Order: sequence, then C-alpha cells, then structure tokens
Amino acid sequence: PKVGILDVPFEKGQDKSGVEFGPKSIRDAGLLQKLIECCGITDLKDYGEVKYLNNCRNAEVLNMKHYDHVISCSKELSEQVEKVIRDGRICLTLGGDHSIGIGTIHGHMRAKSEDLAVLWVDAHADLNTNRSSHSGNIHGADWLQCKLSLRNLAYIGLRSIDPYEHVIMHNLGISHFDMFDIQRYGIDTVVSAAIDQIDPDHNKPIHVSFDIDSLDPLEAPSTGTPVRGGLLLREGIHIMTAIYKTGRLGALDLVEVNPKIGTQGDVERTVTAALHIILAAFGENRRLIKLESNNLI
Ligand code: DIR
Ligand code: MN
Ligand code: MN
Ligand code: MN
Repeated sequence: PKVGILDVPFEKGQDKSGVEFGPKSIRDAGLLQKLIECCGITDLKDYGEVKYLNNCRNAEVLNMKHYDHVISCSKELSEQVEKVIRDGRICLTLGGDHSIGIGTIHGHMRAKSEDLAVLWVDAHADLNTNRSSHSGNIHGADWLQCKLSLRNLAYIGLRSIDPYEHVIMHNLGISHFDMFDIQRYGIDTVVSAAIDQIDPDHNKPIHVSFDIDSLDPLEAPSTGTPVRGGLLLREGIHIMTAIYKTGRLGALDLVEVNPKIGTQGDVERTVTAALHIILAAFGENRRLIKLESNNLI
C-alpha cells in the first residue's frame, strides 16, 4: 500500500508539556526506514508537520481549555488528512495529544465516506463534553459533533471512565471492550468482535486511533495519564495485525507519547512500543525478524 505520514506536535488538548515531541521521538527511532525495511512499503510520502494559525481566537467554550487552538489545529489537520487520503495513501498521523483525533477522523470522513469504521484503542473513552469534563481537557472529547455514526465506533482497552462517559456509552450503546473483556475472552476474540460490530459487512474503510496509554504503564510509561492494568505490547500488536489483515486500514493515529515523562529507559521503552504498534499496522511480520532486532519485545 501507499502511505503518507503527518506529524502533529500539538499539546493543548491536555495539561502536560512534552507530548509535542512525540512525533520526533518516534521518527528518531527509525520509523520511516523500518516501514520500508520491515513492512515492505515502497511508496512512502512524508508530508511533514501540520502547522496551524490560531484563527479562532474568539471561539470560547466554558470549561474547555484552549478550545480555540484545538479547533484551529483540527481544521488544518482535517484538510491535510483529506489530502493524503485523496492521494490514495493510508494516512499515518503522529501526535501530539489525542484531541487530534477530531481532525483526523473528520478528514478521513471527508475523503472517503461518512460510513467509516472507527476503532478507538485507549484506557479512556475520551467522550466528555464541556459540561461533563472534570479536567477541562479536550483529549478526544467533542468529536461526537462530527457526523460519525456511533454504530461505527468501538473501544478497546478501557479502564478509566468518568461517570458521565459511562452513562453516554451505555445509553447510546457504543461498543466497548474493556480490560475485563480482554482478560475473559482474549485479545483475538475481542478484536474480531470489535471489527464485526463496526464493520459487519467487512467493506468499510477503518480508522484506528491508538492512544499509547491503552498499553500498560510497564510497557509504555512515558505518557500523560497512565493507568495500570492495561494491554501488553503483544496484545496491542495483535490488534494492529488483525487490522492489517483486513486490508482496509485507511488511517492510523498514534498519540500521547510524551518523551519528557520518565527516565531515558522509560522513554525508549515507550517509543519502541509505539514503533512496533505502527509497524504491525503496516504488516510487519515478526516471524521474519531476526531475534537480535526483536529483543525489545
Ligand atoms: C479524563 C482523562 N477522562 C478527562 N482522559 C484521558 O480528562 O476527561 N484521556 N486522559 O486520554
Ligand atoms: Mn485518548
Ligand atoms: Mn487515554
Ligand atoms: Mn460497560
């Protein structure tokens, strides 16, 4: 497949500085070269960094921090993602915090169709609105406002849900597979069930928004809101391999890697995890990799 890469060093959807260095840290680990070598991607286009002007300064919403920046960035990002996908490429977006999911999903829907299947892999549901949020952080909140059908959305990896998020998730009947489900049924069953729910006829483009905090903090400590009891890296990889095998991945977001959090070892572990999640989505075959280069998993 043809691939396009976008960097979004955006950090205003949450409180901790450092997440803006996420894209660089993943690239410095050899992302582009590994996509070519390990996944056999021959047509890889680097679209570089998404830059935006804050041209929505008057926009303000009560209890939404930096709302103006989030919407200005989302609009620009949406256009860029749309362009990458219209170029016939799978769009890989490196965040940045998870509020960028608003722009990537919007752009993907504009390029392909509104009938998009979205898999949100996260410890959190990112479903708060300005009225329900305790933190005032936007994360992925508010993206309900785009026209995504909630039947086309599923979560994997949840374990930290605010009370209001829990209510909307159940009242609206949004598919979700939490850590309990993964423990009980296993990751292979869970990922197939999630795909069947959001894409029952196996014909929709798939958007995966992968928050690195879905992984256990032992696997990915360098992130703003770690929650214990998460996915093992091999489970994260299994999810992405299953998505790769559908042949319908349209866009992937990899967000919330914060290289300013933790020790150098923590950062290396987190970045390596992120790298392997991405490579799995593009078909890295771990069985073909020499053991030496594989010893971090
Ligand atoms: C919390 C934390 N539910 C909030 N959310 C996070 O701020 O709305 N999402 N960390 O990734
Ligand atoms: Mn998130
Ligand atoms: Mn999260
Ligand atoms: Mn539930």
